[in-house]
Formats: sequence, structure tokens, C-alpha cells
Amino acid sequence: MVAVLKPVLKTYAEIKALRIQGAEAVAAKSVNALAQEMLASQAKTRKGFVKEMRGAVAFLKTSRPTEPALRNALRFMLLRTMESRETDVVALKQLVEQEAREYHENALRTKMKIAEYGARLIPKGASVLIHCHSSTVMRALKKAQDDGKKPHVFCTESRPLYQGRISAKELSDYGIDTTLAVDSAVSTILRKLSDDDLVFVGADAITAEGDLINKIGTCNIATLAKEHGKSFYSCTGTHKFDPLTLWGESEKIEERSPDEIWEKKKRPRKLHIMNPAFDVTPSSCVTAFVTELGVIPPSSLISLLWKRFGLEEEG
Ligand code: RUB
Repeated sequence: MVAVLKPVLKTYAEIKALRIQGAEAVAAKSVNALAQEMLASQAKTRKGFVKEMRGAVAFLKTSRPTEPALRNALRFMLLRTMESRETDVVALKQLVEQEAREYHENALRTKMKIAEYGARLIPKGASVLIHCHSSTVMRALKKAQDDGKKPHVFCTESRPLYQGRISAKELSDYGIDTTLAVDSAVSTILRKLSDDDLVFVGADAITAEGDLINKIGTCNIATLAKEHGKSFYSCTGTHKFDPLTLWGESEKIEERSPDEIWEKKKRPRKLHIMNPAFDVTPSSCVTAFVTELGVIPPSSLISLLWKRFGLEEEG
């Protein structure tokens, strides 16, 4: 076991406590922590440096199990470092710094593209139902507002930790007409919506089958949206794709503390509580993924992702 230093431990604890939440933020803060940790490394040799980096990556990756964006980002940084022929530790530190910088530049470009495609999907004056707090969805809605579309947004509370309130406050502060409702009001909201209105959610993971993994309750909303004939979009960068699912591995769904639902000292002693953080929405309920590559239905996304991850067959 390799010892991990302060930046990685601090970020790990903040992610665990959900002070850092949402797939994008979890990945971005972990990239920063890894870079800071490696800059402070006392390793004298390339071998020692890589060993330390490998340990930090392995540790950070366990902070949230259902986050391929986190795993992909850290794995990519580690691979680039391992593939470089550099033996000088100072140069290796510069390389890691550059990898982190490029990660952020790329993440920003990706989000801007998604916001552009997402905003285009929203007709003027339309209502958009959202769930939880996705920084990607926030950006698309703000772009629609900037473009003069004046959307009305319905936010669910997103129990148990009310991340929907973060969305509601952020959008309302931005000047967007916003309504907050309990999670179980979704079918009532969908019934009110007109044919032009739509649903936007983020993504924590996209699987090889084109299924979507996102905050618990997303599947209920998608199923109801289909029932009510409403378009259901997931706004996400393709870096949320989990390549391991190509080989039949299923994405692990994080089970969070029962205390988030009912504090131990207040709840009946023998009561069982389940608290899955995410659920799986089948591709058949997803109209399309709004990605940096365009608005892509689940059935076409996978062939594009093969290319993105360099997995296409030779010749
Ligand atoms: C957050 C959540 C978000 C996705 C996408 O769950 O499900 O919809 O992470 O967010 P939690 P983003 O609060 O448990 O992390 O678009 O910011 O990556």
C-alpha cells in the first residue's frame, strides 16, 4: 500500500461527504488533487514517482464507485505518465501538471458544446423538467436563457439529500423562471406539460447498451416521460462512458448511508433502509444523449464511442 498525501486524502473525504457532488466536479477535483499530490512528491526516481501516482489513482477511484468520468480521467493521466519516456522527476511533475491543465480545457470545451446543442433543443418558452443537480444541464439551461428562449424549469427535490434545491437556487438566481416540487410530483408535472416540453437530466455513466445511470429516480421520470410522450434527454460528455461495460461488466450502483434517509438514533431499531444513489434507465426510454459530438440516440452512440476510445478493429 502506497501512502497518500494530504490533497488526495482531503478530496477523497470531501467527495465521500458529498461536499463535492456531480460527476463533473468529482472528476475535476480529483484531477486537481492528483496533480497537487504528484507536484509535492518526494520520489527521487521515475519508478518511485509512478508507483506513488498509481497508489493515489487507485485510492481516489474508490471515492465513488459509480463514476466512470472519474476513473477515465485518472486512468488517462496515469497512462500518459507511464507512456512517457521521461526519467527526470521534475519533468514528470511538469507532465502531470500539463495533463491536468489539458483535462480542464477539454472538459470546458465539451460542456460548451453540450450547452449549445442542448439549448437548441429547447423551443422558445418551453418547460423543462430536470432532476438532481447536473452542472452540464445547468449550463444548457443558462445558454437557452442567454439565447432568449426564456425556459420554465421544473426541478425535483431529489431526495434524500435535496440536490434539486441547488439546481433550483442556481437557476432562480440566474433569472430563470423555476418551480421546485417533491420527487413524487413528477407525473403531475408531466401531465401539465405540452408536446414541445421536455426532460433534461445529467449522467453519471453510459453503458455499452446505451443505458443511462444517473441519480436515483431518473428511471421513474424517464418511464413516465415515455408514457406521456415527452422527449427525454441526457446531457453528458462521452467521457462518462464506461468501457468496461463493453466486456459485460455491470456498473456498480453506490449504496449510501441509511442515515441520509433517517438518522440512526431516531429510526426504529430493526427497520431496514435502502439508499441506492443511482438507478439505470434503459436505452429504450432515452430519446437521445446530448453530447459534445451532437445529439445522438442511444443506438448510434456506441459505434461512435468505439472510435472515441480507440477500440475500432484494425483495417
Ligand atoms: C449527481 C447526479 C448528476 C450527475 C451529472 O449525483 O446524478 O446528475 O452526476 O452531473 P450526486 P454533472 O449528487 O450523488 O453526485 O453534469 O455535473 O456531471
